Amino acid sequence: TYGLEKPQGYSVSFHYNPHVEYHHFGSSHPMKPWRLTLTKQLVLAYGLEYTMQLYEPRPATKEELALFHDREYLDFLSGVTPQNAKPDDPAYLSFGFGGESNDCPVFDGLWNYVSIYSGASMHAADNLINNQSDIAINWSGGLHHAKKNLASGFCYINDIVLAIQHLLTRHQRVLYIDIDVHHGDGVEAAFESTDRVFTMSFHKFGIDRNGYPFFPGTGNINEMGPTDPANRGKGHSLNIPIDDGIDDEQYEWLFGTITDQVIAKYNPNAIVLQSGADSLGGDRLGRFNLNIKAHGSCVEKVKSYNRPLLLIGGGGYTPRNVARTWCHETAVCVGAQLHDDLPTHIPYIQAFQGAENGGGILYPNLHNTKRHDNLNSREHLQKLVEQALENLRYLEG
Ligand code: ZL4
Ligand code: CA
Ligand code: ZN
Repeated sequence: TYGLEKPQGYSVSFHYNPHVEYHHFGSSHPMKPWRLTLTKQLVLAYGLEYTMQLYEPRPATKEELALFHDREYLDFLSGVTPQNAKPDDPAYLSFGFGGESNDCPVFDGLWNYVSIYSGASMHAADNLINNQSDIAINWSGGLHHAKKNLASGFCYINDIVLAIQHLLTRHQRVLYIDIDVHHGDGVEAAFESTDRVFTMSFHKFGIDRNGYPFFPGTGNINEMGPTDPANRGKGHSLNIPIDDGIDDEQYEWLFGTITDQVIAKYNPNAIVLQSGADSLGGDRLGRFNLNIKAHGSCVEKVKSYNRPLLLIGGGGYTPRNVARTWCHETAVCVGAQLHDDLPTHIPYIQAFQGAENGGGILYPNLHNTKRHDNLNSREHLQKLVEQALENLRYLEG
């Protein structure tokens, strides 16, 4: 094996069905399932497969998906094809398809695709429940915008909700943490009436100069779940709105300070971390300036809490950086350090050469791409943390 040092005593499982790779949202759509091929190639090239249990989970069944989603929605989703789709059908529009957006296209094999990534998240949760692993990884999941009867923002089935529901059969309190650059609105909404799930999301929030809110437009600091005091879910969501260009040091401080307090106050029995890679610098859709190791430090931090951990993917629209990040984070889970030089014999090696400069091939300096000025002042972030800690006082009852 290449680059492995001092494995630690964590049992890690990797849940991956390679058939997910062969699906296409359409040319020029930013969501590219082949980023998972790149990720897998890197993981294998570094020999990380020898440090984990590998599983190839079966696709989820419609029955399993119906544990969260509406039947009518699933019947539509399982039946629709590019050939039979009727873009002016009211059902089509009401389930989140079509319109001018095309965020959620109907493509060949759509039902197969959603069943595969959902099956992997449910299988990963199952492994945690049965104590077969301490950390279970599914990089093909993390589709946090899907609602029970609605496709939204490239997400059709909410595998995270299904996995958390499964964890709740064994664990009293589950903490959901979301570091995708977008707000984890679908997961927050799904658990708004329970105190057994605490959801927190860090994300870009704000209006651009053309007057459009950054997708999905929700997740300001004052949004803490339902406001009705009779609702058990009141106060069980925390949102951290961030502006363009946040850097490594600021993000690590924000994440560490707030998450430590959530752990102390909520004391979860299991944690689900959505590790969307669109919060990296140089992402096609994102606005932050994070480097791979700063992103990975969030995984390291969460691992250090020593609770059963489900680690899932999400966004990430510059495929070579998605692969680098998720390979690095897989290594973090198993306790391995990787050399900055890639093993040279890997297929797709060209994908990792060029474009970025300063730093190595696995860990290029993404901050150098400097696509977004940092609009987050120290004072503003300080206030944000104060407000977040104030929000958490609700948990003291
Ligand atoms: C595209 O080039 O902000 C979809 C989407 C398809 C192909 C050609 C069609 C051209 C960027 C995005 C029409 C594109 C219209 N194609 C895009 C309000 C919007 C309406 C749609 O990481 N237009 C909607 C969703 C976000 C909006 C982000 C993040 C998912 C996740 C978890 C979802 N939607 C404005 C945009 C393209 C496209 C190019 C696009 N869509 C960028 N941002 C959005 O959180 C996985
Ligand atoms: Ca987020
Ligand atoms: Zn995203």
